[in-house]
Parts: sequence; structure tokens; C-alpha cells
Amino acid sequence: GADRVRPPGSFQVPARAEEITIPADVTPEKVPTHIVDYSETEQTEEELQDEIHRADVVCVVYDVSEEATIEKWLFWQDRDGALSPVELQSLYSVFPVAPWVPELPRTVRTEAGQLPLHGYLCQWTLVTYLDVRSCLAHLGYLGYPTLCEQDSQAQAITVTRRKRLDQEKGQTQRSVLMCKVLGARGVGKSSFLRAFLGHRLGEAQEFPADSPVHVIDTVQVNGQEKYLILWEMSADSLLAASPDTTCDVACLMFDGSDPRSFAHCISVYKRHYMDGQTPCLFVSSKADLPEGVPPAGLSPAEFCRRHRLPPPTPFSCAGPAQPHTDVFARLATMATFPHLVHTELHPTPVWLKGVLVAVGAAMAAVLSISLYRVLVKSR
Ligand SMILES: Nc1nc2c(ncn2[C@@H]2O[C@H](COP(=O)(O)OP(=O)(O)OP(=O)(O)O)[C@@H](O)[C@H]2O)c(=O)[nH]1
Ligand SMILES: [Mg+2]
Repeated sequence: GADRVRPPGSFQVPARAEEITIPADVTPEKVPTHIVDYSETEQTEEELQDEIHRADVVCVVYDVSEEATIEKWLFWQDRDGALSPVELQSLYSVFPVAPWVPELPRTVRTEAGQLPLHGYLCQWTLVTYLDVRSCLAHLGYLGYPTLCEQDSQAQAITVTRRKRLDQEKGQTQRSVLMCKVLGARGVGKSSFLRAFLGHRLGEAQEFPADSPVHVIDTVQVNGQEKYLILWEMSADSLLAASPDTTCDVACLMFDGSDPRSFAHCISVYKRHYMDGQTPCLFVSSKADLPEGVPPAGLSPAEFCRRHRLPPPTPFSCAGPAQPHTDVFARLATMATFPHLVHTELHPTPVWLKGVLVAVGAAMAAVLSISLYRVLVKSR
């Protein structure tokens, strides 16, 4: 317990209780239970660490009338708002197998090798989305039902309605959106994923071959925070018999300095997204390099126009500044409002508006003439 001024009328007890073992036959589970008390006034932080590592379960006692007594225990040992590798290790110690390693620093934003609360929440969201079974197991090991006074850890999971219903209603309650990033080999997909976590080209260590293909961060959509998952789909993975290309928004990437790579985008689009169910954004990567000359045929801009798609968005992760984040917010917005993509991104051209006004005027004229004739006849 915390070392505080004892209120009047309270009892004088030793700072630390004696270690005791509750015999097996008096516990409901028939397991002998060894109880060790820890006191801040008598023991060091190192001793606490040792005890926590030895323990199978930790019971935190705090004074409900004084919030400061719990704050210390809310997972931030040094209260700097971020988990260091050592603190993370201590968190992992309650799991039979450490979760999230070694890919964690490459799937979420980290700060100077530490995992801030934001990244921690992102990681939980990613695991929940991709592998809900593991997530439930992790919550179980952390004692979620007991700590949060819930019947089961399933209470921590929100299941949103079917996507088809979202599409019918034209809005989504989802706060986690999935974007698949597709493109020919070497167009810059992995660099795009790293840019989403704030890494410039060559800044982060190169992803090894077995690197995670997902990253997650939050973006603002109309003032609301949404989790956006970027999932890299290699050109090879698309060669599978039936690759899973379902997502909330597709990011089709080609190398702007080598427009031949656009042919791959066209084939992916025609094969998987031509039905118009999924909003698509074409991204022209390596915008810092001189633009390549498109081969004879449709230019990317022309292709997008013909298919009523937003024009290709240039993107670069090179250069001294942090990569522009607009494109990520744009992807999340398209995923949130799929039905608006065509109308919003393709405002009615002026000439068409003119035609519509002319047709409207002609219709009015025809109607009023008919009405005039009917009135004349009825006289
Ligand atoms: N100049 C420039 N080079 C880039 C940019 N983005 C990526 N590159 C380079 O392009 C090459 C391929 O980048 P990756 O991000 O690995 O491309 P990828 O699409 O993931 O490649 P695969 O996974 O092999 O299909 C690397 O050498 C990057 O350094 C950019 O914005 N500008
Ligand atoms: Mg890659």
C-alpha cells in the first residue's frame, strides 16, 4: 500500500504482511496459493520487479478515495506514457508465448524505441481485426474479465453490422478500415506502408523478407478518428488461385517514373474491382523522380477518367520532409463513404450542367404548352 498519513480512527498495522501459503484443501480450485505482500515503504522497485516476475497473478490494492494510488500501477512503470522494451517484456511475462514480437515496431508508430499508448491501442486493434481468437486469448491472460468485471473477454469486442448493410445505408459505424495496397513489384508499396508510420525513405530499417504486410495508425475522417490498416499485397500473392482482395478501399499503386507499371494496375482493377463495389484510388508513386513517358495507349489519368475513378494521386516518400499524409486520410474517407466517391470526386462538369439546364428549360416549355392547350380545350 502507499505510504500516506493515516486518518484518525484507522488501525496501526505493519507495512507488510507475513508471507503465507493457503493450503490446497481450502481453495476452490484445490491449488496451494502462496501470498506475498509488497510495501513501497520497506521495499525497492527492483524487489517489486522480482516479485512480479515470480508471480502467477498480481493483485493490486488501491484506495478508491484516492486516485493517485492506482495511477502508479496502470502499466506505466516509469510513468512516461510509453512502454520501453523492458516494460514490454514485463507485460509479456503474463503470456505463455510473447505476443506481437518481433514485428511490433514495424506495424505501429513507435517513439525512440518505445511503444506509446497510441501505438499500444493500434496494436490491439490490428490483432483484434486480423485474429480475434488471439486477441481473446491475450485478454484472458491479462485477466480482462476480472479486471473489468465482465463475464468474458468477448465483451471487449464490438461486432459491427455486415458491410452490405453499410453500403445500403450509405454509412458505416466501423472505426477500423482495411485498405489493400496493390501494385507491380518494386513500385513502392512497402515504402508507402512505412510512410504511413512516419518513416521517410531509407530512414527505417529495411523490412526483412518475412516482414509483416500490415501497418496500422489513426487518421481523421470528418473530425472522427478512424483506425486505418494498410495491407500490402505483393504481385506474387495475386497469382494465387483466388487471392483475397476484399477490403474497404483499394490503393492501386504504379511507379510514376515508370508508367509501364500501370499495366499491372489495370489488370488488377479489371480482375478484382471492376464491379464498383470497392472504392479505388490510383497512386502514382516516386513523385520526386522525373515523370516517365506513358507507352502508347491510355494514360493513367485518361484511364481513371473513363472509369469514373478519381485522378491518380502523386506520392513520394523521398525528400527531407515527412511524407504527406493527405493520401491516407483520403483513403480512409473513401472507405467510410464509398457511395460518395463517384459523386463527390466527379462533380458534374460545367458543359453537362449547361445541357441539363437547357433540357430542363425545354421540358418546362413543352409542359406549359401542353397545359395551355388543355386549358384552352376545356374552355
Ligand atoms: N525515389 C523514390 N524511390 C522510392 C520511393 N518509394 C520507394 N522507392 C524505392 O523503390 C524501391 C522499391 O520500394 P519498395 O517499397 O520495396 O517497393 P514494393 O512495391 O514494396 O516492392 P515489392 O514488395 O518487392 O513488390 C526501393 O528501392 C525504394 O527505395 C519514392 O517515393 N521515391
Ligand atoms: Mg514490398
